Amino acid sequence: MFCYQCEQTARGTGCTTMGVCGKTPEAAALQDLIVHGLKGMAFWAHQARLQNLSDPDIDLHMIEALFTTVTNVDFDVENLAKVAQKTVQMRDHARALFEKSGASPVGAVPQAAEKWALAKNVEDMIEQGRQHPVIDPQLDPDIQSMRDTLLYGCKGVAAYADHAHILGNDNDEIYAFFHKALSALTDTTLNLTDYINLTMECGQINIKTAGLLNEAHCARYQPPVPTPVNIGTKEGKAILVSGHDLKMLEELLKQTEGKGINVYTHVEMLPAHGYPQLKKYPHLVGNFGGAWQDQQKEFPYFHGAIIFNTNCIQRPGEVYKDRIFTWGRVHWPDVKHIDGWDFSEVIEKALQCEGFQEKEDKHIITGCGHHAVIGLADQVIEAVKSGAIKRFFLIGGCDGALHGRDYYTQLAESLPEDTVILTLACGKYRFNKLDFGDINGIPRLLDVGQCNDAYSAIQIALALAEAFECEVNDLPLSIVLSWYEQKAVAVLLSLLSLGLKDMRIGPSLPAFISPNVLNFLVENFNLTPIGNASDDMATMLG
Ligand code: SF4
Ligand code: SF3
Repeated sequence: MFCYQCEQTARGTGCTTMGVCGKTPEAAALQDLIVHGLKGMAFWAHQARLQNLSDPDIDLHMIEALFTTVTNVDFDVENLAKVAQKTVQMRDHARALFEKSGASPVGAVPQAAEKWALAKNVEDMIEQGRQHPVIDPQLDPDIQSMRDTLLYGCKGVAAYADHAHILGNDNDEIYAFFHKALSALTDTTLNLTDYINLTMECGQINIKTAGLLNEAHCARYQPPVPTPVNIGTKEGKAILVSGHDLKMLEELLKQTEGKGINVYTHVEMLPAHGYPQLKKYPHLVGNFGGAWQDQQKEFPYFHGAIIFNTNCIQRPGEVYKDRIFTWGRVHWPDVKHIDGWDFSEVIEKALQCEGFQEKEDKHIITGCGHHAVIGLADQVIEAVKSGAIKRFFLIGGCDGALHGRDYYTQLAESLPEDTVILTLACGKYRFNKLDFGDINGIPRLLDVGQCNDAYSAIQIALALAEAFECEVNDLPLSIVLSWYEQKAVAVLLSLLSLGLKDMRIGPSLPAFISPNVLNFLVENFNLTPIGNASDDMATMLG
């Protein structure tokens, strides 16, 4: 196997014998086979779209299958084989759709789009996947680097597009981009500039997708409002929901009403508490635990059922394996997967578990998205003009298991009291339980939401730039990102596509960025690796 798509990749270069995440070589081979098949499907879907032909089944399969291959989503060989099977069917379906037009394909038909047949059994499929590794040793390393950046960016966008689709929000331009981009991954006529342009387009498409998702969340649940969230426990039976999908949480809340079960959020579900139409459920009682990488340590102490609706799942410990469930794209071998919207089994399990006693703890605040922050615009502008707020720091992104992430805690902790921190995604767990106080009633720590709410942070930055009649790059704003998986790649591409400069990124640089591509990012965007928290702070404040 070879996989280097996430930040915890082995030795900082690539997982070759077993994923640090727990992905087996067999699962890795099947994921490679799925990506290979998707490139073929994308070729025909793109050709069909050039003839004004499309099919929602092909579009949906693209986002679901790409999301399946995101880090910490699907570890189950049986399910991955099913996804590979469907990919080949959809490739043939896309080809038949194009052939209806009677046109000839534009450009050469790549090998991925030929009529290769899928092996009959899973073992042979795995072998087949091994013939299509991510790295092509014949390829120019910079082209390889840009192709991988584009692929990983698309995987991230696919996750957000899937959430939006689940809420009934689709956008044809987004689907068309997936087909164009994955088709471009096999196009040998494209040069480095073409791929750079495609990655920037991917960034723009990600903003559109996250905007679509934000619109869906706000329409269904009303815009989030600042909300204190209990991190203690309430007396009663319990279910913990981990992931990002709000609709799944809503359905579970409906099905647990009046059953004496309290529902807790985990990691990226925390921002759910800020939405009026979710917080109205009195049995949505609090947030449990730290970031995703702490689950094996913390879940033995969650005395109820646990369900993952998206990443990041880790190998379940024996102590809690029998009370953990997966949903949506998430799969783990031998862990019960809930298909569809009936959560009776999860509820049944929660009722069999011990539950919790009342335990008071502190409250943390979430729900500070752009609606809430822009609502405070006059106060914020006044505080900046009077010098009460000297600078904003956007410190956000993914958390992770590897060392080097204390940097984000140290940075947040040591920022002067006349600075405001905007944060989002699970990287916030490095500091979101600390007390930062407020500036003239404006909380110094503003939790903008999930990683997809990077969209909301962008809206805040744009509103500030408008208020101060300047460019976003000229705002008193420093951006410090932590990355782990492919959604963070999509978010980074979005920020770069907006022309944002001087961002810092860590804890390490992506292994798939070649030295020349890195030079390009440094020269054009002054993208800088994080260093030492106090030196970086001094530079940013300077
Ligand atoms: Fe390794 Fe990350 Fe790939 Fe898992 S997703 S195999 S940890 S690079
Ligand atoms: Fe975290 Fe997995 Fe990326 Fe949505 S939960 S941000 S890592």
